[in-house]
Amino acid sequence: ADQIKGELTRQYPAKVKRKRDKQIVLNEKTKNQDGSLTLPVINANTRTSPGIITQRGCTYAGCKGVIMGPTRDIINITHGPIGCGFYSWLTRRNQTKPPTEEHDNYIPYSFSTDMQDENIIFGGEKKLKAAIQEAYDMFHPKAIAVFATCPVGLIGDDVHQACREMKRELVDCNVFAFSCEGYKGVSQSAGHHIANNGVFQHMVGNQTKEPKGKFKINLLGEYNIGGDAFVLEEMFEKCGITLLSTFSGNSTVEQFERSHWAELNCVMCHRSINYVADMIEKKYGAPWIKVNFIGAKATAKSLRKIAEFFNDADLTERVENFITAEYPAVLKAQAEVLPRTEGKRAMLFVGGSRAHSYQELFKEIGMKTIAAGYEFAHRDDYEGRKVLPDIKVDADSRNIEELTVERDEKLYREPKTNADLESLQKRDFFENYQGMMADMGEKAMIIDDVSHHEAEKLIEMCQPDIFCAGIKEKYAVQKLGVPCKQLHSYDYGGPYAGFQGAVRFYQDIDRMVNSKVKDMIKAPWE
Ligand code: CFM
Ligand code: HCA
Repeated sequence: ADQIKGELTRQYPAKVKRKRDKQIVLNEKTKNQDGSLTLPVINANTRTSPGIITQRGCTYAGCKGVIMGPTRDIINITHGPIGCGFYSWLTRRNQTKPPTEEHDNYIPYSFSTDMQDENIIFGGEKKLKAAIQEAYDMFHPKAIAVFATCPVGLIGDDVHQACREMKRELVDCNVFAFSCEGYKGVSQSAGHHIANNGVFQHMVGNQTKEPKGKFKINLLGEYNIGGDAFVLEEMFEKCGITLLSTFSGNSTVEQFERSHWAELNCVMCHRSINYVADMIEKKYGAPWIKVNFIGAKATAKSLRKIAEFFNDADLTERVENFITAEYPAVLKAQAEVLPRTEGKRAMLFVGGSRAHSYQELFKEIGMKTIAAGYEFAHRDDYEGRKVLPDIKVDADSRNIEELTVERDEKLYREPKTNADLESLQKRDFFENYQGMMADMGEKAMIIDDVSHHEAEKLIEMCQPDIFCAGIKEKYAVQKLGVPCKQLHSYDYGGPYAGFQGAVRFYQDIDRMVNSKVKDMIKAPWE
């Protein structure tokens, strides 16, 4: 492993090599006397060196595409030249299910101010206000959100002022903006934080009446890729858990506005949404737990954790019945594929969350993850939240606003009796994310912001049976003779969440790692 690591960065200029060496680590864990683990330190959430081909995207993509993209009844206007709006138009295949045809759904549309040279020179605020008015006149939406692209920040258009004016003008429409210029941070991750702040300030808390339902939760950090959120909605319903909102798969404005009534927040993707979880807890009192519905074991464990929080005999019984009913199909599918998948090796380089969560599914069919990394996660997603106090805040992170949140004296509720909370707290029940490293094998290779060059070298040297990444990597990887599974879009398959999703994943991976297609074709040059 040390040799492979050396080979990955051998050709870089000295300065780049020094930087990359801190972002490529071997997972060497030491067990301390008190049973805790000391993990290697990884450098993360820092700028990509110019000239390197990165997997990363921009801050606008993280805000407009990832977090706000899956909500169906907000009109999302991209303020900028047409490219940004066009390339973020439905390219994520955001699935949504309005209850009827009459319900608002703007996901099939792409709205942009289509800035021209003239707007760059003389300013684009007038055009933006006209666009908001035009969108309102055509659709009368509940809300309009504006997203700033790079040039908007450079010329200094005040998108927030424009939105405040239009909100006053339009009365029954919530209008707000995000300063999510592409260059604002080092990756998508900054866009998540900006989106979290905006949703929290402009929507969370707006519904003053308590919604009906028992065992009220929010599901944070689930974006309905491949229809995952649909599976989870059905699962919660069967278990008798009231899902008030999902941030933000298959979501609506109403969901965000009532989310502060939840008694518990369940965080799936820690990277993208931990800010909202913390802010809700401070302002309204509901604590949060880390859950994972990727993998059958993880799903059962997460459901039981929710039941444990509510501590209700009926709920526990329903959860146990649900698990008992779903598990036989999982075991059957595992037994079927295992003889063909066991011992195969996977690599995962995906986003800020899935490179960890999908390792569960591979483990369940006997596959080993030999190398993994995130595109834009922070140290806590690798090493666990215990390193939060040690993370250096650099100029790039300081650039992103940190909201000051105070307790809402009217709406703050103690979620459970203090005695309950204390005993759960002692067992690290809340706010506990251990990160990717704790779950990975000894000496597994962990690479932050992997470059194209490094990925290619890794594949050449290790010949994994499957490589998980995104669309930009897919065909480059497959041309090296290794199947590539997209874990952002599931290659238009899925859903993979929950028990039924796990079964589908086992079968899809079995097909991919055992495909004989490569043996049947000859490259033209051979
Ligand atoms: Fe969270 Fe996501 Fe991901 Fe992410 Fe993303 Fe995504 Fe992803 Mo693509 S919020 S960090 S910014 S789980 S869009 S739904 S698939 S890179 S691993
Ligand atoms: C993004 C979105 C993306 C890209 C996926 C990919 C997604 O980062 O802006 O590279 O295939 O999941 O759609 O992560």
